[in-house]
Amino acid sequence: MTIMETRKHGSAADGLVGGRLSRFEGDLKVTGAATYALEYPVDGLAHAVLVQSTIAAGTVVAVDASQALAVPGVLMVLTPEDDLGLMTASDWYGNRPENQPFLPLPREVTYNGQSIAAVVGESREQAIEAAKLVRVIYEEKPGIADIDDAKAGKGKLMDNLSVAWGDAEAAFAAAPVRVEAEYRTPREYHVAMEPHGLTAKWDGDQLTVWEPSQWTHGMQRNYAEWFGLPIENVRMISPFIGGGFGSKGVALPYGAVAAAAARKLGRPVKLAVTRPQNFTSYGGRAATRQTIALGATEDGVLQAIIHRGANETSTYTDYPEQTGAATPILYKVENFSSQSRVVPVNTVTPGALRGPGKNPSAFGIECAMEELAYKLGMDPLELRLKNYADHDYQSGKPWSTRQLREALTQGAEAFGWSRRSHEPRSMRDGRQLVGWGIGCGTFPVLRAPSAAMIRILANGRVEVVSGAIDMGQGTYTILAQTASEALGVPVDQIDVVLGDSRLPGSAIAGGSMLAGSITGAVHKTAAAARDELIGLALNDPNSPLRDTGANTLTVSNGRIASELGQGPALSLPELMAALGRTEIEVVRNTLPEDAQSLTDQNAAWSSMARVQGPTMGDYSMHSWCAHFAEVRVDEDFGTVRVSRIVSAFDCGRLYNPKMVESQWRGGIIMGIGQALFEEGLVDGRNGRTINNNVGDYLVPTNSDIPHIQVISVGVPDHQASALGGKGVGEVGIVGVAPAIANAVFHATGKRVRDLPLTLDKLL
Ligand code: MCN
Ligand code: MOS
Repeated sequence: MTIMETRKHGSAADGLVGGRLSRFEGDLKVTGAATYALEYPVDGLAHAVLVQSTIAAGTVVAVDASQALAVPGVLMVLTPEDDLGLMTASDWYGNRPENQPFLPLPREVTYNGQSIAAVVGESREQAIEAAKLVRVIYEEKPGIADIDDAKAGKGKLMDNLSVAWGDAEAAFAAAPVRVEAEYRTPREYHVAMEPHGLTAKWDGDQLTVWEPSQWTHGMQRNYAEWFGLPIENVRMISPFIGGGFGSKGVALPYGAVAAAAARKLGRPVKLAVTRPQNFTSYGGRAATRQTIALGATEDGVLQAIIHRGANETSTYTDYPEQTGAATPILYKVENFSSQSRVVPVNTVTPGALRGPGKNPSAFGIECAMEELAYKLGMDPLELRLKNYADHDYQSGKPWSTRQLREALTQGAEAFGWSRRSHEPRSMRDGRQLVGWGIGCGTFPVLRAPSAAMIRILANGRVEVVSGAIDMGQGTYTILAQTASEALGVPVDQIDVVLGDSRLPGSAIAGGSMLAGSITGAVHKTAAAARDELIGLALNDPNSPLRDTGANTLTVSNGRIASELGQGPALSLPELMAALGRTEIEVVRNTLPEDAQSLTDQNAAWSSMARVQGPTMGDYSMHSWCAHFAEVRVDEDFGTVRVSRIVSAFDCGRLYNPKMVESQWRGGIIMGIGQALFEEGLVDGRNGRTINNNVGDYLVPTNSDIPHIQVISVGVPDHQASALGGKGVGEVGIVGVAPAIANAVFHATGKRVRDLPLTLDKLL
C-alpha cells in the first residue's frame, strides 16, 4: 500500500471535478519510485519459471525432470504429475462448477505455449537454465492452428448473440443499392509495458499476492476459491500497474502455479512471465471474420443490415468477440439481422482487449458504410448523418444522451472535411497519395456499485481509500478531485490509497466502468464525511462552534465555519484538536439498501453480478465518437503513414479533461497500431505464435504517431453515473482502424478488408 503524496498542480479549480489536475502517480512512475508487483522486497524468495508446450494438441505422456533437478539451486519441478489440490473458481458472474478440480499444469495440451511444467530455483537464472532441460514426451494429436485452418469448420452459432428485427433478408433483396463484403481482423495482443507475473507468500493459511491487477477483489476471490480459503485469507496488492488493457482482470493459471509452489516449498515464490510467454499465458483479441450486407435506397436511406460474424475461440471455452456489438446501434435501420459464431481452434482462450467486440464490430460496419457511400456516389459524412439513429433501434429505448451528430459535424469542421474531393486518388502531395476517411465508434455505459472510505486525520489530511486500481488511466487523480469537491478540502490536503483487496470493495477497472462507479462511491462517502464533521462541530460539547448560534455550517477550502460568520472559522486540525479526535472514518457504498449484508457485498465486489448493462433501465446509454483520419500512401512503395487524426467524443461529463484526452489519444494510438501493424502470426504446422515478442509483434512508436486532435462534445449524463460521466477508457480505439482503412481507400482506390493494412496488400 502506498499513500500518495499529493501536490499542487496548477490552479485551485484544477483540483475540483472537471479540472485538469496532472496525474498524481505520474512522477513516481517515470522516476522509478513506483514499486511494481515484481519489485516488492520479500525475504527468502524462490523463483519459478514456466515450461510451455511445443505442440498444438495432445497429451503429456511423461516429463523427465532429472536433468533439471540436477542443476545447482533448483528446488522443485512441478509437472502434470503433481496434484496441486486446486478447485475451479467461479466465472465472472459468480457461477462456480461443483467439485471441479483446476489443473494449471494440465496433462491435456490444447494449445502451443500452454504452461505444462514449472521449475523453481534459488535464483531466476538457475530456474531458467533448468527449465530448458525439462524433457516432455507428448502423444501428439492433429491440431487446428487457427480460424483459417481447413479443419476449423464454421464453428458454433451463439444463439444468445442473435439479433433481429424487421425482415432483413427481404429488405436487402428489394433494396436498389447493395454492398456486401467480408472483413477480417487478426489475432491482436495487449503487450502492456509491464509483463505479467506475481510474488506469492503464505503465512499459515493466509496468502498474500503482489500482482498487477485490474480488479483486486475479483482476483482475491479467484485465489481464495482455487485454494479453498475464506476470501479474507487472500490479500491482493496492486498499487501500480504498467498497463493492462483487459489482460489483468482475472487471476490466470501461472498465478495458481506460483502460489501452489510457494505453499509446497514453504517459501515465497516469484514468477515473472517472460515476454514470449505473455503471448500465450492469456488470450489476446480473437481473430474475427464478418460479412456485412447493406441495402439502401438510391438516395442513401439504409433499408437493411445483415451481419454474420465469427471469431476464434479455444477448444475449451466459447469466448465471443462480439463483432455484432456496434452494428445494430450506430444507424437507423428498420430491418436488421445479426448472427455470431465461435470457431474453436487450438489456442489459449482469447480475452478482452480494449474495446472488446465494439472494436472489430466498428471495423466491419464503418468500412461497409463507406463502401456504400462510394456505391451511391455520396459523401460518407452525409450518408452517416442521413441515417442518424434517433433512438436505439435494437432495444427500442431512447438514448440517455447521444451527441454523435455533434461529434460528426464538429469533427468534420475541425478536420476540414468540406475540402475533400470525393474521387479516390484525387488528392495528392508529391509522390504521396492523400486520403481521408471516417470511422465512428461506440462503447456501452456499464454501471456497477463500489464502496469507499474517507479518513480525516488529526493533522487535517484526508485519506480517500478504496480497493480500486489505477493502471495509468487516472483513478488516483480523479478520486482526489471528487473528494476535494464533495468535502470542501483542497486537493493538496488529500491522499488517495488504492490497489489492495483489504480496502473497500470496488468495481473492476474494466468495461470502462470504474471511473463512473468509484467517483460515485467517493462522492457519497465524502459528502457523508462532511455531514459528520458538521454534525460534530454543531453538537459536540467541546466544539468551539457549538454555542455560536449557528445552525448551518459549511466546509470550504479546508475550513469549517458558519455561513453568516458566527463563531470562528476552524481549520480541520483545529476542529479535530478541539474535539479530541485523532481520526474520523466514514465508509459508504452505492449498493441498494437491500444488498448490504456481508455476503451481498462480497459478491458485489468480486463478481459481475451487479453490473448493469447499457439498456437495463429506461434508456440506452453509450459513449460515442467520430474519427477523421488522413493518410499518405507512397505510390511506389505502398507504405501507409497516418498524417493527421481529428476525433470528437461524447463521453458525457469529463471528471478530468486532461486524463480523458490522454485516454482518447492512447486509444487512438492503439487503433493506429491495429490498422497498420498488429497481427499475431500462427505457424500452421504446430499452432505456435511466431511473433511472440515486441521486436516482431509491432506496435506504434512515437514516429508513427501524428498530431492527434481530440474534441469533447459530451453533455452530462445523469442516467449514466452519479457525476454525469460516461465511459472513456475504451471508446477511443473503436472506429480508428476503419477510419484509416477508409482513408487508404480514398487515397489509393484499393479497398483492403483485412487488417493490418500492410503494403503488400496495396501493391
Ligand atoms: N475519466 C474522466 N471522465 C469520465 C470518465 C473517465 O475523467 N467521464 C477519466 C479518468 O481519469 C478515469 C479514466 O478516464 O480514470 C478511465 O475511466 P473509465 O472509462 O471509467 O475506465 P476505467 O477506469 O474502468 O479503466 C479501464 C479502461 C479499460 S476497460 C481499458 S481496456 C484501458 C483503459 O481504461 N486500459 C488502460 N485505459 C487504460 N489506460 C492505461 N494507461 N492503461 C491501460 O491498461
Ligand atoms: Mo478493458 S478490455 O474492459 O479491461
